Amino acid sequence: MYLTFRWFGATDPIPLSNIRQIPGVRGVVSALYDLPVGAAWPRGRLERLATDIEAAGLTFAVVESIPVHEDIKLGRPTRDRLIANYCDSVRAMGELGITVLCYNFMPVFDWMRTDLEMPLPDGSTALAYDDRALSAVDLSRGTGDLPGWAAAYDARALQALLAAYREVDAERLWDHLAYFLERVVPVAAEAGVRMALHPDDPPWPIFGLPRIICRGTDLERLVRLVDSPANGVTFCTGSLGALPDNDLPAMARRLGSQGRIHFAHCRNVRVTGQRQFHETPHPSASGGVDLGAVLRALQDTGFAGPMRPDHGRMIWGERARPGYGLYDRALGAMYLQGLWEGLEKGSHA
Ligand code: DNO
Repeated sequence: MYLTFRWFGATDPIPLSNIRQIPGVRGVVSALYDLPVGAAWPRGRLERLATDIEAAGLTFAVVESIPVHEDIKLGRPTRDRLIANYCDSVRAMGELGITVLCYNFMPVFDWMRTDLEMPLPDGSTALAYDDRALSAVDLSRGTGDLPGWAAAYDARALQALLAAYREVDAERLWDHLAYFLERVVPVAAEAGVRMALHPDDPPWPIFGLPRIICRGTDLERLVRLVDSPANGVTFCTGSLGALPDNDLPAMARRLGSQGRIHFAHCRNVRVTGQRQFHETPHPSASGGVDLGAVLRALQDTGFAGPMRPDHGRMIWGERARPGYGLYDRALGAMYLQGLWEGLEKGSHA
């Protein structure tokens, strides 16, 4: 296991020098955030980012994410050009020795919450999701009613996109994912890059849009789409853990033994009702995810890839990007490596 931390580049209020002081963190997870979705990433830009990270004594370990253009997910004719650009970006990563790419295939929206500041009993706040609150959101006014970070669309562009997706059900979306992977995975394999698809968060359809990477069977289907070690997953315990049916340790064991877990996002959630959950501190006792059992499964299957603490709460008065403050994620990093070390030593006792 290789402990990493997400950093949003030069505009991130958390400096790399702070990340460097979290014991055990060696790698940085980052991306070029200011390029239009669909553009090929210039190698020089990526190299400058890598240089900044290395100057801070850290390594650029993972690109999270190169966003997949909606035309690719919709299967539009423009996708071939966009996929060629995607392949160029993957090659640039490979040339710079950045070996893991986390990406997602969620239509229109990435991760979704309905409350960014749900108070927890200890006085901290956490991100929360409630399907009933989501159904009250009126998208005819664009994305204005959605919590802050969601991709911003004006009302007309959003309606056009939602209309286009009416033709794309879950099976069509699988076809479009296969088309994309059939073209990108061979390039990634050649470039020495491992693709790590992030599961859908939350793991069910929202706003009538299909979401297909939700359960263990979906992850297994994904890795079979293109049977190459370069075609793997980001094992996100918080996303997958929002669905009580998901047996996370069993899923980690199956995919891990196939060598298809290339990145781990670790955090905890508490499911409080039907399609309703909130995030919690990282430790197993704080939520519904048994992180000890997940990490044991990763360890047993020889996981040596990057892992990062995922979303943290806001604690100690910190004001930061939702989910991505310094303090609680740093606590998460300490918890995860303590757990990992304990499991490792325990297994050799
Ligand atoms: C949320 C993140 C996701 C993730 C993308 C990967 O905090 O885990 O936004 O970066 O889904 O493409």
